[in-house]
Amino acid sequence: MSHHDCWDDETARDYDTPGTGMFAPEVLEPAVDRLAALAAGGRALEFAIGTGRVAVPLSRKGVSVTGIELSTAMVAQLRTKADEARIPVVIGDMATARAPGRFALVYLVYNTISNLLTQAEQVACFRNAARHLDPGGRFVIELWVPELRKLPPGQDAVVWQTEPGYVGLDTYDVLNQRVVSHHFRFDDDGQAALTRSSHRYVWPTELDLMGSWPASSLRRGRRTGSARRSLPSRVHTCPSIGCLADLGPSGIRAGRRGRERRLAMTITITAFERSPDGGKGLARDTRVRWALEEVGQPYAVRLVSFAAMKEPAHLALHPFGQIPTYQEGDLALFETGAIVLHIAERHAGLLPDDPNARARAITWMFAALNTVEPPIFDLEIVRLLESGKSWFEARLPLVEDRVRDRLVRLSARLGDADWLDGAFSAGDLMMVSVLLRLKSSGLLDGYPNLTAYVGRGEARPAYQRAFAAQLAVYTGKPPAG
Ligand SMILES: N[C@@H](CCC(=O)N[C@@H](CS)C(=O)NCC(=O)O)C(=O)O
Repeated sequence: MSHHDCWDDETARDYDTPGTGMFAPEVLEPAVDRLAALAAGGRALEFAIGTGRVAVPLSRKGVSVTGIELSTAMVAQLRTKADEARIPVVIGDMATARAPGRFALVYLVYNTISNLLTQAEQVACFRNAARHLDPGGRFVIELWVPELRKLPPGQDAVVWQTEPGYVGLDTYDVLNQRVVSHHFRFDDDGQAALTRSSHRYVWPTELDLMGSWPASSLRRGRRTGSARRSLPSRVHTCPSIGCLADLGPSGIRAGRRGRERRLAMTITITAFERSPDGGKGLARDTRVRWALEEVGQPYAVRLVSFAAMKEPAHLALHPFGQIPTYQEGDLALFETGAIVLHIAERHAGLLPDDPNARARAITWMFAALNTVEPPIFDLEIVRLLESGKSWFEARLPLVEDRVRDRLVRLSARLGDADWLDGAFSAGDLMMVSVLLRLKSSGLLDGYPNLTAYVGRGEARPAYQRAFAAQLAVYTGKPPAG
């Protein structure tokens, strides 16, 4: 999602309006009551938990609430009301981030699904909800009904609210199913401040379809009158719906079986039968697993021995007789850069929507593979294969210096940012994967920001799952959890 920037410190600080607007008791209480009833004593997960407008009162009602949230600024506000022990939050994109455990209820309120600007991302969000739900669990969405019928022919804007000090209008792009909300707020001197937000509007029928797509594992999207009444939108003064998808126990089980069945036919990667790194996750299948985990795509792994990698069957897949390879239907790919880019292009979660930001993220992928990985790889070769050679003592510091030269510049560019260019992207996934190869060398130690950067990558739930899966191949034991 590319809305990271709009939920900044200033927005987060001014977000809460205790007792009024969306925080008014008559707005909040019925919604919280309804959500508590739907959780029915089970755990609840709020996608885009924000400052805890709903989560905090829901947790006060005794419901165990966890959150997923992209904006650290919003979570900082939530933390002034509830600590991590009471309401744990995973920082990440609600379309892909994974919170530990399973939940009776996943909910996504206040029109937030419309912040995902493509259908693919919205579907990924449904799929992510399904992944978190207990059998029989529920996914609740609160969303306004698009006001397209108010759009006069030939015009693309609707003013939906005017009151002293405030004008709100929406501009529609019906071809791309987008709407931009413009909020003009006037101060006492008549000076206006403008804030804007972009949305992908969705009709109830499309939500139902998303809920019924087998890939999302939701058995059937079902809207109910009670959900509609209990979750009125106050974003715009217009009618809204609550879209309630019930997941019957048979539904979710069938869904998971379905996914496993498709898995062998859809995405299969290759990995070492016995990784020479002893399961440290340094073999390059880990980065492909990580990318697949980030976007929530199931995959199968075919293990290959060193001998089999040089056989014609494998060489037909990978001309250089290496791992990993990637097969999806008729498509066979090799080279992790190409594979990760393919995954990122086809599924939401690894590349920003904005074309320039997307191009920059891809640039970082190339930088990781073309500029940073080669000297790191040379260093590995020198250490592994040349330690007994006469030139070893002279060559090692030279190769180390070439690595340091890259690290110095990368560290300077990263500065105190979390990721290389805004939100986490395939560029970071590739860069962290490459830097991880240096972990045991001690060379990263001189660059605390890079060490923290790698740590942030490793802490991502998707990385953890990828790491555990590759380790399980080595140990022969299934991943924990
Ligand atoms: N540039 C390739 C490198 C692939 C590669 O070096 N794979 C290693 C495992 S990490 C391999 O298969 N080594 C065995 C060999 O080359 O025989 C990529 O990124 O996919």
